[in-house]
Formats: sequence, C-alpha cells, structure tokens
Amino acid sequence: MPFEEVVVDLITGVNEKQDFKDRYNPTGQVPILVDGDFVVWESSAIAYYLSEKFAAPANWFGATAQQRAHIQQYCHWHASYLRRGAGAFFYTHFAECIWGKQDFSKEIAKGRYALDDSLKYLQGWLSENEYLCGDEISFADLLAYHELVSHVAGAIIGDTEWEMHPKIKQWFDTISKRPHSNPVSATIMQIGAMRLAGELIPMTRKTSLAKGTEVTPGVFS
Ligand SMILES: N[C@@H](CCC(=O)N[C@@H](CS)C(=O)NCC(=O)O)C(=O)O
Repeated sequence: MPFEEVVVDLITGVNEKQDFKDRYNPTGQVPILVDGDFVVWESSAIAYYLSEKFAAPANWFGATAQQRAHIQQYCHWHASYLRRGAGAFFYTHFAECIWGKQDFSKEIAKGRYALDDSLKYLQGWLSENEYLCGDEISFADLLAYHELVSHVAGAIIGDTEWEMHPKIKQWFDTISKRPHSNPVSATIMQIGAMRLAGELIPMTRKTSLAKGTEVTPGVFS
C-alpha cells in the first residue's frame, strides 16, 4: 500500500506539544495514520483500518468470525500485557539517556516480569500452531515479532531466553526471513547496538517514552 512516511522525532519530545496532541493523538504516541481528514492511532487499529480499506488478504485479520476474534484477542492481550514488558528495554537503555544515571532497577524488574511471563504464553501458543493465531501469519505475529525485536536489539532477549523458548526462536527466525522484517527493524537494531556499545543517545525530552511502565509515577526528573 503506498504511503508517505513522516518521522516524528520522539528524541526532542515534539510529540508532547499540545498542537501535536490536538491534531494527531491526545496521548502523544506514535504510530499515527493520517488519511485525508481521517486520523487513527494505536498500531492494531491502524493496521485494521488499512486491511479494511484496501481489502488486504484475509490471513492478516482473519477469514472467519472465529479467526477474527482470535486475532483481536491477541491484539488486546498484547497491548495490555506483553507491551508492558517494554519497560525492560526502555529502562535498561533509554532512561539513562533522558534522566541520567539513576536506579531504574524496579522498573526493569517490572518490565522483565511482564516480558518473561508473556514469553511463556507465546511459547505455549507456538507449540500448538506455527503462527500465533493459526497456521497462517496474521497481524498478531507482526505485533509480537516487532515487540521482541526491541528486546533482541537491547540484548534483553538472548541465548538464555531462546533456549528456554525454542518454539518462539523458530517462529522469530521464520518471520525474520520475510522481506519486510529487516527494513522495519533496522532502526531499533541500530539504536540497540549504540546502547550496547555504551553510546548515549542525546535526548532533549524529559519524559518517559514508555508511559505506563513506571513503578512510581513522577519519580524521575
Ligand atoms: N499501544 C501503542 C503503543 C505505542 C507506543 O508505545 N509508542 C511509543 C513509541 S514505541 C511512543 O510513541 N512513545 C512516545 C511517548 O510516549 O511520548 C501502539 O501499539 O500503537
């Protein structure tokens, strides 16, 4: 589907400005899709809209009511649970760039808990089917895959986690071979490599990039 990419520079916090929030997304988060006068945010809602508008192949959001329900089931679970695990990556790698060196161990532990617990579920689902919602790839797989890519980029997931969850590793490698996977994950892999090499990413924003993963709101400044 043809689209024009507009980069929102989260490093500067431009997304937190009131005019940005009024115009595009009151939460200030990306991604956002603008289609003429229509604006939609939340990645699953964006993908669903595109799939409806362009009549995408049925594997992405399901061919039957039951498949559609299972894919939606995954999307809701993902946003409310696996996504909380993002705190492990964010507080290990980004927090220091925003607030300087501080004790982020509670936030990292909280993220780690959500991530590790989520991996158990993913391993179970992938032991039953080749993909998360059946024997064909769906949008659920893209959501889960790109979530895990951040953790791989930041070495939050490595050999230990892969050995414990061989079905996830097999599935991850299968999706990595798809032509769009690497171009989409290239930026986060590059950022992860910088942080693992000890480089700081200079950020002028002073707020979290992963809101909702704090342990004590407002504790960092
Ligand atoms: N559930 C949302 C998560 C979006 C999200 O976490 N976006 C982050 C970047 S990956 C963001 O925009 N953070 C900037 C901020 O919160 O200021 C989705 O799937 O679209």
